[in-house]
Formats: sequence, structure tokens, C-alpha cells
Amino acid sequence: MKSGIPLKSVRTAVNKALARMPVVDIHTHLFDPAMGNLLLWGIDELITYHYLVAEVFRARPDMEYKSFFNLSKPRQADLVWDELFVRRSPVSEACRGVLTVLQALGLNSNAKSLAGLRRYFSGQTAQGYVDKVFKLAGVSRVYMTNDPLDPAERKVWERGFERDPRFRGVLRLDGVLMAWPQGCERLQAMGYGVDSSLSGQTMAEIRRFLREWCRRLEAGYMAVSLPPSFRYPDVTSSLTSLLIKAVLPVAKELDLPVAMMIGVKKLVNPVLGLAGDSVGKADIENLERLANDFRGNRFLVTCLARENMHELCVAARKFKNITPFGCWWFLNTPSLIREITAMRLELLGLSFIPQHSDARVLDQLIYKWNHSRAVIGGVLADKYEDLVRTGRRVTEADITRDLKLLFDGGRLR
Ligand code: FIX
Ligand code: ZN
Repeated sequence: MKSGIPLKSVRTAVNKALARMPVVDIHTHLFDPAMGNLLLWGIDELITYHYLVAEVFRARPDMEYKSFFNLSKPRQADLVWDELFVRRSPVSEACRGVLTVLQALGLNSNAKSLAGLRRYFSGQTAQGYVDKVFKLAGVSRVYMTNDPLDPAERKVWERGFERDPRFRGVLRLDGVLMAWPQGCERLQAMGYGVDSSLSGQTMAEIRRFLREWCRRLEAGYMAVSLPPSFRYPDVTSSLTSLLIKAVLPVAKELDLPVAMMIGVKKLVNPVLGLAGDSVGKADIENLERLANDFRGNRFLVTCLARENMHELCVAARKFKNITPFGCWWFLNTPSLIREITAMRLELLGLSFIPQHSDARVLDQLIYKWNHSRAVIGGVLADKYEDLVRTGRRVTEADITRDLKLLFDGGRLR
């Protein structure tokens, strides 16, 4: 019988095991490198990330939105670097993230300008850089966010390309579900016989759309982001009908989970673009009703409001078909990852997916996972130390087994 790890060595053992554990990143906005410029990478993309755009306007409240967005991307990056990284200490999580990436690449975190850093990135190729970043981040595969209603992306899928198995498809449905009947016109343009009345014929065509694109993407799941006002059932909303007559039946048929990302208020400040979205508390009772009514469906759920994360844990204790995942967006900060992960371990044991990166720029995988590993490793070590204090024997094999449960993407294909 393998002897257990002594209490004083537990923390080291956990962090070593987590550093060795390749993670499956179940939600990103990255694209297979074969999809060309859809995959964002490099210093200018890193510095103009919408998280930093929101912060630069706080640093420069005098600056007109137009005057920033009219700049070219490199000029925007120069301004953000100067304001957030040179003229003050880059203490925010998004700023620290950039420095973690530079350090991992052996680059200068104290550079006064981006010129030197740009030389490094101009020497990289997308394919080579994917290999390097996945290795540095300890990531084995990522799930993309694919939207066939986006003409630029659809063109690439229709042209076809050799898939990189590390980039898995996900059918994102906001364009269909959240913008009906605009979604209707776009589906018509793709050749689906739908009409805005949500007739039986329309539902059949939407199910055809879902099947065809889940197959083309080899989708690991379908996903939608929902506002805090999400209601189920809501006979007045097209969303409820589309969910119960199209999405959930097809998801069950294809044995695919449906990811629900709940609590985003889109474009509260539209001039900020992607940086203009906000958060609101949702009523988790609606999710409980949906999980209850559709027990044959699997739901991957994350909430944007801190307050909702506790309710989500409890809802998952009541409905085994709910899997909480990730510390999404405004919750993806060390203090909140720590709080949420501890709460989940204490209420759900190991039956959740602790984190996703939401990376929009390839390089971000390095810091999002470096930072999350450090925090989640710390919380896990607390839990294992508590176990050892009870006399429970904890071995390295136990820890590795448990980490696989948490980080290998659950039952996703
Ligand atoms: O809906 C989503 O997938 C969100 O993650 C994004 O819309 C958001 O812009 C983001 O990048 C959050 O990290
Ligand atoms: Zn996202």
C-alpha cells in the first residue's frame, strides 16, 4: 500500500501534479490556425484585448472614444502600453496577464515601447506559435466558439480545411436564438426554409441547421450566452420555443451538452464595442425549471454574476444534468477564482469544470492558465491538507486522478 503524502509536502505535490496536468480548455474564442486571420495572436492583439480597452479609458477619461478607435491597431496598442504599462504600475489582472506572457516568452516586461517586442512576434508563424503557446500553457485542446451565421467564418468552413485536432468545434447559437427574427433572415440567406412565425416547418428547418452544422464542426457542444432577464418557460419569447422545439431535442439526439452562459448585459456602453458589455444577476430558478423539464439533456452552465455562482452550485446539487464550469469574464480574477473554486469543491466535490480561459488571443492561454493553475492549485492544496489532517491517506496517484476529473473536459468529445 502506497504511503500517503506527509502534510508538509501536500502543497508541493498538488502544484507539481497540476503543473504536469494538460488541461482541456472548454471555452475560447480561438480558431484553428488553418482558419487564417480568424485566429488572433501577437503583441498588438494582446494589448488591444477588450479587457484592456475598457481599462485605458479609465486611465484616460479625457480621451474621446472615436479618437482611440480611429487609430490603427498598432497605434492603439502603443497608446494602451504607454498609459497602462509605462505611466503606471500594471496591477490589474488583464495587465498582469500580458506581463506573464512576455516573461514566459523570455521577453522584456519593462519595455518602454512595443517596438522591440514586435520584432519577436514578426519572427513567428501561426502554426509554430500554436505549438509553443500550447506547450507553455500546458493546454492539450481548446474548444472554439463557431458561428456559421458569421459570413467570414462560414466561408472558411464551406471551403473546408485540414482540421487541427487540438481545436474542437462548438456551435454558438446567439445569432439564432437571441436575435430572432434577424436570425431568421440570416438562416434564409443560408438556404434554410424558415419564417419568423416559428412554424412547425421553421422548427424542422432549424433542427436541420443544427444537425448539419454540429456535424460539419464536429461540435463538442452547442452554446448560447443569455441575459440576466433569461426566463424559462416564457411563452412570450421566441427563445423558449427555439430551445424546447429545436436546440434541446437535437442536442439530446446528438448526445451533445448545451452550454448556457448566463448574466451578460450586451452593449450597455455601445461605443466601447466588445468592451461595452456588462453583468446582471439572473434568477437561477429558470435554470432549475429547464434542467427539471429536460432531464435527458446535459447543461454546462456558467454565470457572470458572483452572486449567482452560489445558487448555481446548489442547483447543480439538485440536478445532476447541470455541470457548473469556469470563472467567466469579470469573475476570472484571482480573488474570485479562489472564492468560487473553494465553494464548488465544498458543495460539489470534484463534479465541476473549474475553469476555461475565454482566450480571444492565442497568447492569452499562457497567462490565463498560469494564473488559474496558481490559484486553483492553492485551493486544492487546502482541501487535501484538510483531508490529511483527518488521517485520510492521500497519494500522488489520488491527486492526479482527481485533477483529470477536473481538467480533462468532463465528458466532452
Ligand atoms: O459570450 C462570450 O463568450 C463572452 O466570453 C465574450 O462575449 C466576451 O466578449 C469575452 O471575451 C469574455 O471574456
Ligand atoms: Zn467567451
